[in-house]
Amino acid sequence: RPIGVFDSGIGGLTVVKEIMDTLPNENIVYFGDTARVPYGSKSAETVTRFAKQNTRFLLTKNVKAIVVACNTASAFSLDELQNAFEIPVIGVIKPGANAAAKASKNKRIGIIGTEGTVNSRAYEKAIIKLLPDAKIYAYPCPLFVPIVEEGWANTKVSYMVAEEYLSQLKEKQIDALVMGCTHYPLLTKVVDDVLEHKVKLINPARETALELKRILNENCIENTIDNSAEYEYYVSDNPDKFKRVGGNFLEHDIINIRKIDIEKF
Ligand code: DGN
Repeated sequence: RPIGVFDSGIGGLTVVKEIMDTLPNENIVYFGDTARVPYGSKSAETVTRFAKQNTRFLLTKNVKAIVVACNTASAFSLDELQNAFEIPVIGVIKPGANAAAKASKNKRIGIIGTEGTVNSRAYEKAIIKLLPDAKIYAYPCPLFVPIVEEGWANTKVSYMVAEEYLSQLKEKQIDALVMGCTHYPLLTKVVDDVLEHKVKLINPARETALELKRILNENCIENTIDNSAEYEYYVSDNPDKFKRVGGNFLEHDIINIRKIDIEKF
């Protein structure tokens, strides 16, 4: 049985890439909600309705676990999904928060993400549970998403925008920063340069893949037999852009992609 992964669009492929590296024998079914992206600026209620539909679609593919590969949907909807569905549902927030709490020595931690993720304070709450006296500084960086989707991750534009967004954060003496949006791992070099290589950058996608491995193992549903894994991709709108831009996220070509009507689920 495959692993089901969903995101508001293309960004969750950064999580898929880490799952492919960490669990190379697992089949993956990915759903990118390209018709309804972005989630980052929508209400919790709307995002949760979408997240439930996405999960119901993935269940028709007989998945054995769901990864909510979207920071906004993890922040808003994870608890409801875990209550509503019987298979393991894993989000990106807790694994990212755990890694940040472990990485920080001075307990001054930064978070960047969409407006939805930052306003939900989900990372903050998860970190404070582990480090009650931590100082958390969270900033939304919404323009990073279209910049990455445009393929401009390592251009002058991304440096200019990052300088602007991170200028206040630079004064906070943080020693760890959560890259709390699916698109941001593609901006790792830019953020690292702008922060003058002084801050540990936490990639929740990587941490989530490790958590998934742990949970599959714990439930005795990890596939350890080498069976050359298969990957299927579904989107809710035109697959062309997903195919073109998604290659940058996955670092290999996307084949096997179909459009579905998500409102039916
Ligand atoms: N996937 C979203 C996230 O990680 O928050 C970013 C894209 C969006 O919906 N704005």
